[in-house]
Amino acid sequence: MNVDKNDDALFVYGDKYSKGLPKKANFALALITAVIMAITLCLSPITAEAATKNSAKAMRLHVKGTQLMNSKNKPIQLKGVSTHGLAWYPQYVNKKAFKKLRDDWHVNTIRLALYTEEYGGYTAGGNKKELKALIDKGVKYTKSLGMYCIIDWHILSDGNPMKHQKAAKSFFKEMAKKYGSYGNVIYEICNEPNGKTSWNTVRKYANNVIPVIRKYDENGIILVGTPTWSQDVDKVAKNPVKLKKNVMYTAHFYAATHKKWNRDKIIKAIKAGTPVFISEFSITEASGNGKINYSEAKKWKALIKKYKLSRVGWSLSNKSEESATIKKSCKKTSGWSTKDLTAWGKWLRTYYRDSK
Ligand code: IDC
Repeated sequence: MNVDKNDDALFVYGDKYSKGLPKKANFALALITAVIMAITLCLSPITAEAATKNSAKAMRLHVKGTQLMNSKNKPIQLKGVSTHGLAWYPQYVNKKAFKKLRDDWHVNTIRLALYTEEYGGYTAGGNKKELKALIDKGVKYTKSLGMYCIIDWHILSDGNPMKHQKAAKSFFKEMAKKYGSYGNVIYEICNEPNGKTSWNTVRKYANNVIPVIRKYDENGIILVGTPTWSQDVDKVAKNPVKLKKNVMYTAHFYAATHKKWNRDKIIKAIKAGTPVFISEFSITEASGNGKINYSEAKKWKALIKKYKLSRVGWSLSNKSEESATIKKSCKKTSGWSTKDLTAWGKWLRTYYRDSK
């Protein structure tokens, strides 16, 4: 299935029916269409769902300057939710869950967090076959729902991505080979470099991994983590990766911990020409717990809007921690109502429903 073609459907409709008509007729047609659309939107809940579906069509993306663009060369801001560790909470990788997130939360991107070293991690004795089967499901469900999917090599306690470079290369080779033609897959090659890992080291790693992906997927978006748990996005501009095409650099924030200082880094990076992608955030503390900071959250929202950034909320799980979006008491793995959501889950849903 060619996703690009689908996405064009709406536009073709507009052009086909307006071409060649006199101006007055054009205006009348537009007016009638607007009235009909307004009436159907009010009367039919299904139409609202269809509208979400259309705006979330997973056509190929590309980067222009610092901005993520859709296939029509228009800026696009992805709205995503990240799974918790795939080994921890595999039950949320199901099509009904993703559909609910798409239609009710207006999410168009699912991030699949494949931890490397933590619990059941890919390089720590985790069941590789099962983990890859979950990724396969995730990619296929998102594809069929017209959503994007981020395959996230979730380094964390292994602060230096070089530690598992060999495994990363063979993993991403396999991913790009399998999914390179899908058009909805985004590769996140290292979640959060940390400890003493410098940008120079991350850059070397990226320069080694990116060509492996490019061999099979020439144009897919690639996300590169930055030092200090993906905060130091301002370090990139002086020395970006070698193969720059469709590469973005990640900035992560947890609003109750990361404040103006971190927003300033992002602004500095963008002004210096670095494409920034927020592949993980929450409005709790960086521990994934602690009190939500709503006033800082508001400031982050303003930054995201101003710079048309994409963002992905952490996490799709019912773990008993503030940054989980589903309440601990809720055992449903799809079809949640708002009362099943945590304070943060409710906030995220409202935020996505109300913004681009
Ligand atoms: C946290 C999870 C928590 C888990 C821990 C593992 O929320 O349940 O026990 O990882 O060490 C990140 C990381 C992300 C963290 C999250 C919250 O990318 O893996 O998840 N966080 O601490 N960066 C900043 C915050």
